[in-house]
Amino acid sequence: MCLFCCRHSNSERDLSRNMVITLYSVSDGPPSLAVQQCLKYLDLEYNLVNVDFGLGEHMTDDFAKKNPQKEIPVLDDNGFQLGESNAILQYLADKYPKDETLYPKDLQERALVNHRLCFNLSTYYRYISEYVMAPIFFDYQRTPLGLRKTTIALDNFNTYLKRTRTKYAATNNITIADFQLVTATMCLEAINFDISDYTFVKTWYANYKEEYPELWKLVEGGMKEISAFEKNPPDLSHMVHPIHPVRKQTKLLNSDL
Ligand SMILES: N[C@@H](CCC(=O)N[C@@H](CS)C(=O)NCC(=O)O)C(=O)O
Repeated sequence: MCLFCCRHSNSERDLSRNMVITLYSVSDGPPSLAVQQCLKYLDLEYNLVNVDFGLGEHMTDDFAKKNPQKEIPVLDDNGFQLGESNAILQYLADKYPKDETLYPKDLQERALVNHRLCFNLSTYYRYISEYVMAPIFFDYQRTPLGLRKTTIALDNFNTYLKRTRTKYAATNNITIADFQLVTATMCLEAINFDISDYTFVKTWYANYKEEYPELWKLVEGGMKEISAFEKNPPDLSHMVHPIHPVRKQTKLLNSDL
């Protein structure tokens, strides 16, 4: 890139920095925590709006104006609203680049990053969240099939890391894909799921924590919340959810105490 372009893009970045970024986020939501890590990595200032999942704040008509899917996170960059955490990560890394490694321009490296993001959405986080998260919040059980899907996803990720022999999920540097894969993996840690059979995943995860302690701190906060909910599931019996069966918790009567 020519010097002019560099200066141009830097000043563009500085100008953009004066604009207001707001992230609607849920404190223990892996996709939200992936975006929070990205904002931190990029040193971007932003307003954090904590959406209360338990109160169903994301299911209101008002929230549907921001995201018709009624899902968190949502980014608002000076009026430009975007849902789907992968799209948010790609947008932030492209719009506010800090280096050339977080979301590489090289086509094949970028393709691998995009692949890992798709893999996380279609398989890795999907199966982990079905197995770990859904039974915590809703009326689902952990089943042998759910466990099998989770171990298949772990095995797939392990194979990718084994093939590339890279320090991070797609390249030897941290990329936006790692933000997602780390938050998905922390769900397993939250329920003390043993990943030691997946040696490449285990090494990648440990290395991430060591090399990016500030990013890990964000993820760890969510993990601790999930871990507490695992032991003491939240009472969402008041919620009318369009998809998930809500657990009917019978209120303890005084006579039961
Ligand atoms: N594909 C979406 C998924 C986001 C997602 O699942 N968010 C959860 C919170 S962690 C949510 O909003 N769920 C809505 C609900 O279950 O009512 C993304 O990556 O942004």
